[in-house]
Amino acid sequence: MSNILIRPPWFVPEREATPERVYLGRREFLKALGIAGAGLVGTSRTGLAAADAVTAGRVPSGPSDAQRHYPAQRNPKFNPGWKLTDEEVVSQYNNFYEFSLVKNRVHQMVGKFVINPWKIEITGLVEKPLVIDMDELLQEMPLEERVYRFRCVEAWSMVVPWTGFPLSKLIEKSKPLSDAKFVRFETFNKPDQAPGMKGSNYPFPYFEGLRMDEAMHPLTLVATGIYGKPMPKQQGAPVRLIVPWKYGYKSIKSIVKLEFVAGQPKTFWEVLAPNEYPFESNVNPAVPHPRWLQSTERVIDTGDRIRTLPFNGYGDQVAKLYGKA
Ligand SMILES: Nc1nc2c(c(=O)[nH]1)N[C@H]1C(S)=C(S)[C@@H](COP(=O)(O)O)O[C@H]1N2
Ligand SMILES: [Mo]
Repeated sequence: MSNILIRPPWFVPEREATPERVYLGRREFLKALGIAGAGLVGTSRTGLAAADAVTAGRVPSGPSDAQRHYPAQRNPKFNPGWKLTDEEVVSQYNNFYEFSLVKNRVHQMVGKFVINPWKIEITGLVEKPLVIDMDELLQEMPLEERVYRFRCVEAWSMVVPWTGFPLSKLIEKSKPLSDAKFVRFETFNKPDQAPGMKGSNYPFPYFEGLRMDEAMHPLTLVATGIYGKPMPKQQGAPVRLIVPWKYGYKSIKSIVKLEFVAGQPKTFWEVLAPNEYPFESNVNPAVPHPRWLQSTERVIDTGDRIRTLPFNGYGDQVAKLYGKA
């Protein structure tokens, strides 16, 4: 109930009440009824198709109730006026090995993935071990939208508006002990829902890690949405990490666990190829991957080749973490 009181003023009531597409579908449907009521011949094909999709349950939905948190207000500090990458391209070009190794197939393989209910465990060297329900987290955390550059180690990139909150907020809540120097993150382990996990030789569940100062950095985001909507399953629903100055694999998807540890944890890709995907993995155009250059990147919707920037363009904010201020 308190959610009604904390409802921010920028929400448009219709968008809050129902998912956008359901809302538009209903409006179209009512229009169609209006036409029928007036005795005109024919039906609105759009209207009826949309209404059918609603009743058949084909309209995508996030965790129960999640929809009303979107869109969140864009933080003007992270609204640099860059051209956003095309939303449809972004949602159909994914690395999520739990589902498929083929980027343009991932979005077709997520149908069985259950994202509600969803819990995140916070454990290890903390004063207050916690299990947090996703719905509670959305309620509690101050959601905002931030436009970030995103750079995969495979030399493709995009610019997208994430919705989320600083990871530091979640860390503060769990009160790590002073000997906690790193955070280890883990993804779900559900081979029955994620076809790529079944019989795979990869060391699933996917795991990643950050130094404590990296995790606490104000740019490090826990993302629950993108393009003003709840996170699509193929992009790491219901909750993922975004570390914009590091290669994409550090931005672990569909997180179920955070563990505070004293020593540097191993990471999924580091275990597979330590010389290609080291723990730190800051974007660096001057250091080629052993098998390709990192000096440029391909923008995934336009195909443009652009120069890769040190720390993916976030050097002013993060270089000091690495003694390079
Ligand atoms: N659990 C999990 N998280 C993951 C991956 C993965 O395979 N599994 N792939 C990573 C890689 S290599 C990249 S580039 C990004 C891709 O995110 P996107 O599909 O939203 O662009 O997710 C990262 N997070
Ligand atoms: Mo990646």
